[in-house]
Amino acid sequence: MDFEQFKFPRTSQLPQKIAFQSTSPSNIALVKYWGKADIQIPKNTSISFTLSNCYTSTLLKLEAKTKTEEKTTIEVELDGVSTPSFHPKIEKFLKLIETYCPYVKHYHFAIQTKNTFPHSSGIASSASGMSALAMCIMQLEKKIDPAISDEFMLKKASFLARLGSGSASRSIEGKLMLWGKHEQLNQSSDLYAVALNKDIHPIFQDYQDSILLVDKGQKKVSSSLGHSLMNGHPFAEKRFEQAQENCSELLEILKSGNIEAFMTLVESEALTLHAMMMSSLPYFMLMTPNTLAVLNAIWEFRKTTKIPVCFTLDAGANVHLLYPKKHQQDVHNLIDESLKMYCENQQVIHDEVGNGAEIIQIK
Ligand code: 2P0
Repeated sequence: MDFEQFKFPRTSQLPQKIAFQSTSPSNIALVKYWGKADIQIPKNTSISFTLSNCYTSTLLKLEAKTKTEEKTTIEVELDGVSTPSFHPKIEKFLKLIETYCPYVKHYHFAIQTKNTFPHSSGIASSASGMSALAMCIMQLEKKIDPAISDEFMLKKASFLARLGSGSASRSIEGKLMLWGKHEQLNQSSDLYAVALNKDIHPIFQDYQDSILLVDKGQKKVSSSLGHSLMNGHPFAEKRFEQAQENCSELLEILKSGNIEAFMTLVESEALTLHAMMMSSLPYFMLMTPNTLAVLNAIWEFRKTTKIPVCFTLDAGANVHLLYPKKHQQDVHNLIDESLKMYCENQQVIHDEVGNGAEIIQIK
């Protein structure tokens, strides 16, 4: 694998005090990433929709260390409140990216971050958070070396985001992202995600995702534990093969706009992810009775109305409803009348596919 292209040799002429800001969205996998090798190398290819309304906004303030200072200080504020519990993850991330971004060693870090979605809502804030931070760091790299291209900036931002959290690699661009080497796509890589922007059927260009917050509690299974349960899992190898085949099939569906095939594949992927967790040791059940009630209601609604709404799941109890924009009103009515009641505080977040991270110019 070509790690060399991401190394940045120069650490001279560093700005003394500087700040950068970025926003970056969460994403929802259609073909799931579940299982990885060191360091953050996925066991299979995954494909996701980048979201739009659920995003993190991060302001990174950097101050150069003096010559005698060894230790890096890190301050993190979430919604204006100091959050030292984030420090270990940031420290680990900075250590991991040092080989590729040696300039980070020369700075103290103050990070101010906020999410548009409620904290501990079960929406992956690591994807949006780590990708927003990676975009801030790439703005610093561009400041040090203005010659780097925008294309390289996005590629390396995805590479760095991956080291923070695997799924974060898929949040840098939109609207559909593929991460992990896939034989059908020459430019695909285990090291970063690539945008699937060629030959995407118009129906997927404004696809909707309404997130039903069935259970907003803390995650029962951390991502790192979840991924590690795939090591030695009796069905792991078959699952990794299946994911590669599902990516091939989804690439075709994304071109053809075959919604029936889309719904079958996406629901099967979600249930397979949960089946893998139910059949690992230790085993976990992450769906709740309300999750199952929602899934049954969606199937019933689809059968009686023929409206093509399907679901996907993350590693938790919440349900993502995916549907074409032209059915927005019908699906919103379904949610209000029959599904909201299964959500904590009746909470639903309406989102849609989006374009990825953005740089915010600081005035
Ligand atoms: C995904 N998930 O493809 C899958 C489906 C959750 C279910 O990627 O350990 O937070 O940081 O690389 O990216 C969640 O795992 O894991 C995840 P790390 P990450 O979106």
